[in-house]
Amino acid sequence: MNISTSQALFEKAQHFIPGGVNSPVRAFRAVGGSPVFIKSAKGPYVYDEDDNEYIELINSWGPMILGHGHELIQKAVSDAIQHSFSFGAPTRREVEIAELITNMVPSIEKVRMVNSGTEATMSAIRVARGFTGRDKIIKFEGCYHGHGDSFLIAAGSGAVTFGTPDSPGVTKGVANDTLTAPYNDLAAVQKLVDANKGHIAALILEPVVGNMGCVLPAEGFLEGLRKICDEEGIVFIFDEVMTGFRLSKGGAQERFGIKPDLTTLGKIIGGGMPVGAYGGKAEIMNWISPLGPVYQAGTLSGNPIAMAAGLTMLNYLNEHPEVYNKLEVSGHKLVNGFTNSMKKLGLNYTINSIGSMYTLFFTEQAVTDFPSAKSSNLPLFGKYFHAMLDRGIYMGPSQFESMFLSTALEDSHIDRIIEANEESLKEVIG
Ligand code: KE4
Repeated sequence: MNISTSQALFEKAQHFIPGGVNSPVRAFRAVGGSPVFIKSAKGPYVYDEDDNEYIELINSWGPMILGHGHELIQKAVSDAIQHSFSFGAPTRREVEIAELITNMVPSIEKVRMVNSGTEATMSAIRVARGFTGRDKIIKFEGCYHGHGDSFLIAAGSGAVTFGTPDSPGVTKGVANDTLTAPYNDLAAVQKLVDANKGHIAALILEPVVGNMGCVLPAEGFLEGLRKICDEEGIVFIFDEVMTGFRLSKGGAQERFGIKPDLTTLGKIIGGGMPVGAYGGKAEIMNWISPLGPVYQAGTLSGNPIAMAAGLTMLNYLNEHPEVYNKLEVSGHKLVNGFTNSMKKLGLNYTINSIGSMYTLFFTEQAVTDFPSAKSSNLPLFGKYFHAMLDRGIYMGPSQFESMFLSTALEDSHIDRIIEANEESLKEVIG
């Protein structure tokens, strides 16, 4: 495949941008080779600067759940930009999207819009600390909650991809207030709680992990965490930046029937524009400025153009529940196809999936936590990634990421992905 224009752009980019990218995972360092530069996208396809066409499995790491260039969202944005871009003042759409979010996500009684998932998670633990008067938080090894200092301890996603799960630049003071436990290990959480009685403000997790690859909560894990948080007065935070509005209209919390105290959101909520949000119990959210003493602010929070995209996206998902049936069917079809191909090839790699999220791990171990995810054969994954890319399938350039399906994928696209997967597995295992 000719990617010479992308290669030239990447060469130039590295003179002006650290690593040539504005987010590390995009640099293909985990899989080798030169990243393709995307020029445009439509429906299930992305097109690179050399006009190569790919079927898309990243979907901007989640936001493009309806596929690229959805006409309703494009129209909403083109209408909105006729009235300028930003006011730094309250607008009608912010009220409308806040009301809609509280209707779609029952545990959210009040919500604050921000500009990224990172801002959402940083703000959520700040208000949890303010509300409880406590300093420490619990997170889980392999979970990623954005690049806020408190979270870059045993972090997943790009942090684990580049071997910096504990990033330099995070002070010892901050790191001391972040306690970590293995995912799916309730006993470890209980031990941390017993050893830090009355000092833990919040426990934050991805209710379904995407950032060590897709990892599901074990039976009773979420319920057990809810019980511990209730007993200890710990604020229970679901980081649904990835799972929100994807695993169901009400996210993972609706799918698993667990109510967190706070929820963080991003990705889909902006319809592809920079939007994050955090919300939950009013008694906690009322601690946020200007109503309460916990400060948080943002010049472009609730930006009218981003709200136009996000509101249109959420309204569509709220009014078209058939979206979720289609995503379930597509997810099952793809995973069944991958499983059948592996049977044919005598392979027994692990596929974790739920709805429209999946990861094919290059390990035969069950993948239930960070150590088991890291048992994957990374060089083999790198070869597989490029074999898929050469066959026109654009997936995440890291073993430690979930893939995302969109409603723009029809059966013919899924059949093509299944075929490319089988050919790629055959190619890389020799
Ligand atoms: P952002 O700051 O990237 O908008 O959101 C951070 C974040 C928070 N919580 C969860 C569960 C997330 O998945 C993310 C961001 N996800 C990664 C993909 N693994 C974004 C891709 C990237 O870092 O370039």
